[in-house]
Amino acid sequence: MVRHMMAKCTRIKSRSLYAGRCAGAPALVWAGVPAAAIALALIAGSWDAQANETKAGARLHDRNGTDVGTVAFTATPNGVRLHADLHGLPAGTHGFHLHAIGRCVGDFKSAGGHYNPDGAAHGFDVADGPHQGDMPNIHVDDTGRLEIEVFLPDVRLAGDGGLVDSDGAAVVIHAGSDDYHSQPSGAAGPRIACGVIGQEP
Ligand SMILES: [Cu+2]
Ligand SMILES: [Zn+2]
Repeated sequence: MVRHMMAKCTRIKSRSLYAGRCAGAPALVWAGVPAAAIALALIAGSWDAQANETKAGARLHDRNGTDVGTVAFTATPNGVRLHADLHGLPAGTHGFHLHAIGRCVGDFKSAGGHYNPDGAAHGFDVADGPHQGDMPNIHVDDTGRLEIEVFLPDVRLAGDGGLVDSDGAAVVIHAGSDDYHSQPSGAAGPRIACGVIGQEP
């Protein structure tokens, strides 16, 4: 049930509904919401169900809640294509992963481990790797801005083992670089930015 409600959290745009339903008191919240807002939320939900087939997105924030950009996902015949447009990041090399749980609070450990539906080991340099959520490090210069695209041939957005499942998924940026071999997550250090993957941002 908790997982079910968390999934809904990722699908509703309105912040008040988001907070209320995540807090575990849906009946109370819904009672105080105008009918028009409920209708809008329901429409948004159905749009999202369609959107998840081919598109998804995440708006990332740092630990202060400051926006650091967006990541868009597009399903293609050959897996998923990712387009990140980021800003306000510290200069340097940072681990950049898809994590298994769509929840970004506190130190972002809430996002769980790397997205890994196949039970692989972490790291592109490891024989049994990589996780489906492993991606190349990002290299940020003094501007703090970065725009990149990544092909993820083995990732699917929807369906069995898909990225946007019942407990969602998240994009996470780390303080340090992924060494591509240390278990379970490349020794990339603290999580400095996180975004829940849901509707297009
Ligand atoms: Cu990570
Ligand atoms: Zn990994």
